[in-house]
Amino acid sequence: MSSAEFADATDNGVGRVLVVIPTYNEAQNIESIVGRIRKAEPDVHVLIADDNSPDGTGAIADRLAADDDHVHVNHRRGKEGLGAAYLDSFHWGLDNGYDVLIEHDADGSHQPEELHRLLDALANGADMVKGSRWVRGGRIVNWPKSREVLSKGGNFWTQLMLGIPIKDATGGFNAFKADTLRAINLDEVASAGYCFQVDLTWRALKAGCTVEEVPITFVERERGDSKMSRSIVIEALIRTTLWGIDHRIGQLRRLVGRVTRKGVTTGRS
Ligand SMILES: Nc1nc2c(ncn2[C@@H]2O[C@H](COP(=O)(O)OP(=O)(O)OP(=O)(O)O)[C@@H](O)[C@H]2O)c(=O)[nH]1
Ligand SMILES: [Mg+2]
Repeated sequence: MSSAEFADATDNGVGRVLVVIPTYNEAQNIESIVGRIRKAEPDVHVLIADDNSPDGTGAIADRLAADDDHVHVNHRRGKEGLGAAYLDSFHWGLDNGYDVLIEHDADGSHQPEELHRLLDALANGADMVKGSRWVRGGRIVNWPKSREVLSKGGNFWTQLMLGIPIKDATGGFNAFKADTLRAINLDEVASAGYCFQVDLTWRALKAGCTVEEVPITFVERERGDSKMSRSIVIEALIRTTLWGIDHRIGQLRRLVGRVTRKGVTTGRS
């Protein structure tokens, strides 16, 4: 991965934009998705973060990068989860002066033609924007009922545990201003799977950032295999529950502190 050249200034009203695509065995999808991104948003740069995919995704990524100076590749040692691939790539993006960093799946679930919705919301003042399936106008296409139930259930649990007003906290189509990523201390993020998205959203909210949801159309992958696994769901459940317990204990402590202080004040007067 060499440093990105900035001969051309990107102008989406938000500065230089880097779309990060994590890949593991996406040989059948990567060329098409990069092509769609480059067509929909010709100014943005793309960074493919490939975990040494056995199916040769990395070699295709290299060819795309050789043909297009807006495409870059982060070759990683091996499969370490999408969270690790994003963190590594965010650091590269921040070090290379991008103003906006975007998460985008390779499998066709996220629509490059909807990137402008996220960029517009950032330009209008949001610090982080989530592409959302579960706000008005959001849609899912060809998703099995089991995945819908899992997503809705996961988001219900997240809202209950963390008390956040985000309808699709688990969603992976997200845009961040560079300052938002700097504010949330990426070095402390340990989540690997789905809950990586909840983790970043939760940290952005706690850092006082404005997090906005915009409707997206989420399409079930047509080619290649899902990397979703039981361990990813269990990790999300455990981490979200622990964050929730921590959050609720903090709320309780503050409440007790307030009541105690009030009692002391009343006692003195
Ligand atoms: N670099 C890297 N990318 C990964 C890893 N796991 C998943 N990805 C990528 O992350 C994105 C989302 O993964 P998916 O397999 O689509 O997971 P999902 O969207 O939860 O599940 P389905 O779409 O139902 O298959 C895709 O672009 C994957 O190739 C990983 O360990 N390393
Ligand atoms: Mg997917």
